[in-house]
Amino acid sequence: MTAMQAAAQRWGKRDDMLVHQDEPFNAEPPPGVLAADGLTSVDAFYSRNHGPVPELDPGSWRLSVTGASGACTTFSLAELKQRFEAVTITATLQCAGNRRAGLMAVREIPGEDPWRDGATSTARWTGARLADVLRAVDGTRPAADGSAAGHVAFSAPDVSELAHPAQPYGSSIPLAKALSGEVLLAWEMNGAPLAAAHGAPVRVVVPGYVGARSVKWLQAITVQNEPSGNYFQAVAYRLLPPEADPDAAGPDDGLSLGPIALSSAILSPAPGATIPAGPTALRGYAFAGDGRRVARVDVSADAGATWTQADLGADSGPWAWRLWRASVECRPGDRVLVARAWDDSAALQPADAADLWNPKGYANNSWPRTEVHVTGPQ
Ligand SMILES: Nc1nc2c(c(=O)[nH]1)N[C@H]1C(S)=C(S)[C@@H](COP(=O)(O)O)O[C@H]1N2
Ligand SMILES: [Mo]
Repeated sequence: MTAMQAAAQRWGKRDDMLVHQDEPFNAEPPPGVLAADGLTSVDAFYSRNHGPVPELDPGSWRLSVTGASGACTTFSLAELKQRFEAVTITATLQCAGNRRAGLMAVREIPGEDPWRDGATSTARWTGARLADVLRAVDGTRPAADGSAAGHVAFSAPDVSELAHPAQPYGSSIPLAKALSGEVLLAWEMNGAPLAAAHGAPVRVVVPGYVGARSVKWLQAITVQNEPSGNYFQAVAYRLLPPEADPDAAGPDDGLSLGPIALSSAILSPAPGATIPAGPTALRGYAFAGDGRRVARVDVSADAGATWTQADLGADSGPWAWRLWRASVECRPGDRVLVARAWDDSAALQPADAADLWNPKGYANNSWPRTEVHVTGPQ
């Protein structure tokens, strides 16, 4: 067994995961697996880590919450479950680096992993609403009408050597999002207690935002005026202009990544597949991000010259991707299968990854293109 497979096994993942790094553990499911079900099973769910996975004791775990007033309350897991209504939301997590490989094909991106289209997965998350917890601590007088100013910062115990300087992982979200009701302090994933790799005993789930904001192994929550000063909020997970030097980038350079933009992927056929000529089944996902809905997906078997509308799979609500399927006629030869999605604001994905290239390789939401070899009589 390779070190990569051993790591996958250790963290409860399928043996065939694409492991980008065994330590810190970074892995995505192999092509096609995500198409099996709108809910991703935990053994296939991608795992993105910047430091060693902590294995915390749920019995002695405590969460400290500091409100805007400075009032601080500490909760055990049992207290969280007892005091707050448990809600379940189907939400897609998506890493800002999902589909980075498509940007690397445009121009190299040193020091980052070539994630394919599996740095995203969907689960049913159960936990307390962050809004309820913040109100209980009396930190947040403003009503949840979107006008609330300020930020809610999250901190975790996993120390990342990749940060400058090395530091524990952290992030923040705007107070208005924190009070929206969809942000959860989750202790269950698909009906089972969170696995260690996914943030046990409690993680934040920020639906519609880049995965980086959904802090695992949550330890502390602070309501504050400014966004978190943590490296992963202030420096990393920011969209730099193409000409910027990422090693020279300082706090607040570029755009902070929060709400996710409309994206899609072709999950099947796999890239480079050899398929027989004739009707070909295509499957994939589309995700609109931050509460918008997927409205339409088109596919093409001739590099975008002609298009066919895909059938959308089950609608699992505003926070989840939509799986889709379509059948297209493939003629013999080397072909490029393409997909493109629209959301309910009638926005269409950008066509070309070349326009989106950025030095850290974030937010590639260009049309997915899959090269296949079609066999049959010419
Ligand atoms: N404490 C902590 N939380 C974290 C991270 C981390 O390294 N440490 N990675 C973040 C990133 S970048 C992503 S994409 C998601 C991945 O969640 P998952 O591993 O459960 O799929 O967790 C986020 N939360
Ligand atoms: Mo991420």
